[in-house]
Formats: sequence, structure tokens, C-alpha cells
Amino acid sequence: MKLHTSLRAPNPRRVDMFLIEKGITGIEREVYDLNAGEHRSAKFTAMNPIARVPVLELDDGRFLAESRAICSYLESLYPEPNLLGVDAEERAFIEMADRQVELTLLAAVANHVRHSHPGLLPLENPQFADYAAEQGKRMVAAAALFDQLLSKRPWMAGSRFTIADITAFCGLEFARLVKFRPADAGLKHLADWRERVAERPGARL
Ligand SMILES: N[C@@H](CCC(=O)N[C@@H](CS)C(=O)NCC(=O)O)C(=O)O
Repeated sequence: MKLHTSLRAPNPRRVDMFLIEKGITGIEREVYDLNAGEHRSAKFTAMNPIARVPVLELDDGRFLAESRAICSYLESLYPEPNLLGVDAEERAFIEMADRQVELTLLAAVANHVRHSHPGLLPLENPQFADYAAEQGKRMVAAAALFDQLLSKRPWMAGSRFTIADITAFCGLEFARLVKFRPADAGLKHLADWRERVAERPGARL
């Protein structure tokens, strides 16, 4: 297998953190410079027509895109430690939590950063300030929502660390580019959770 990826981007980071948490090593990597547009090359879009990283090249020559799909595939090959759920019920609830984190928090962070940070102009051109501002509000609202959820449970999907925590952590790390930090926003439960995740090996990228 070979991972086609990039540095400092939240979705590639989700897969990298997943790999570390599961102790999976030895996967070859090819790193693309997104700001230089390397992922828009004919070579890359032949692997993933929507020109997004990460992409996992399988040993049979097929290309698997989408961070969550890549993680699901890797979990089927390397079941332990389990991060996606041990039975149908737990898998469904972890997927629910992960999708809610992705579609609210991570999406709002990504849209806000992409439309407001000058360093993202090569990827998001034109940038729309009004849209950035609205997405910034949604980012804060989503963070507040998960802060409330974490007052009732220790981890994003319930009682144990799962892929939903990886998705949320990678989203919040990307938000640091616009200086958004749960602790500064007074979101104590989210800040405490973030500190616990930051101590994990997968967080030290
Ligand atoms: N839903 C996709 C999103 C992938 C994605 O948006 N990747 C970003 C980096 S975090 C990217 O490739 N951006 C390139 C671009 O915007 O041109 C996934 O989960 O992998």
C-alpha cells in the first residue's frame, strides 16, 4: 500500500493519527505540495478525480480516497486496537458521532480557514469574507455544542477514544491557524478533552 498525502492538512492528518493510534507502520508515502497544486496534476486526478488528499493506493492498484473510507479499510486489515466499534451497534454509534463532528465542526473550521487565511488562497480562490465570517460563527457554535456533550461523556462518541476524537482533534488543530482555541473561548470541557487527546502518541505529529 502507498499513502498519497500532504503535510499540515486536516484530512491527511486524520489518517496519519489513525495509523499511529493503531500502530500501523511501513506504509510507503508520497507527499504532495497542495499550495503548488501538485494534487491537480493529471497523475493525481487519475487516482482521485476530485483532486483531494489523502488517497490510499491498494496493493491491487486501486485507489481509495476519503479519510473515513481509508480508516475503515485499515481497521478491517488491522482490527486492534479498535477505533471504529466492535459490533454493529457500537459501529453505528461511533459513525454517527464521527459524521456529526465532521459535518459540523471540521467542515465549519475548514470553510472558515480556507476563506479567511491568506495561506489558503492557492486552494480557495476567490476567498469570500462574508462566507468566512458565517462559517467562523458556525465553528464556534459547533465547538460550544461539543463542549456541552463532553460535560456528559469523556470522549466524542461515549466512553472511549475513537475515530470521532481523531476527527475533532484534527479539526481543532487546523483552527489554530485562525487562533481559535477551546480554552481561550471558555469551553472548559472541550479544552480538557483536547489536552487529553494532545497527550496521545497520535497527536504528536
Ligand atoms: N472528504 C475528504 C476531504 C479531503 C480534503 O478536502 N482534503 C484537502 C486537504 S485537508 C485537500 O485535498 N485540499 C485540496 C484542495 O482544496 O484543492 C476526506 O475526508 O478525505
